[in-house]
Amino acid sequence: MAANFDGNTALASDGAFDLDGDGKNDVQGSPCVIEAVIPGVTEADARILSDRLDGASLSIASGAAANTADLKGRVKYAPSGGTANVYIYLTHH
Ligand SMILES: [Ca+2]
Ligand SMILES: [Ca+2]
Repeated sequence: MAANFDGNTALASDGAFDLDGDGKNDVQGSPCVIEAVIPGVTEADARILSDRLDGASLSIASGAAANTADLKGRVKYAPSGGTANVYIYLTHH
């Protein structure tokens, strides 16, 4: 996937990742970002995946409203209508 050269915020659909959860893109300026994209994941499964890979601090709190986007950590997604395309950071250079 193309890297994000200008955005300072991790968006759900591009190659930006906020790996440490401070709200800013941590792969900004990288010429290559490798990510896995899983389309059409249920919101519940996306939350579980983020919990497992990112931990609670980089995931949506249990009990949060439906369609709450998780743009922190290695697993990010922005659910709509109960499903989301999940983007999983693998590496960058
Ligand atoms: Ca960051
Ligand atoms: Ca996450």
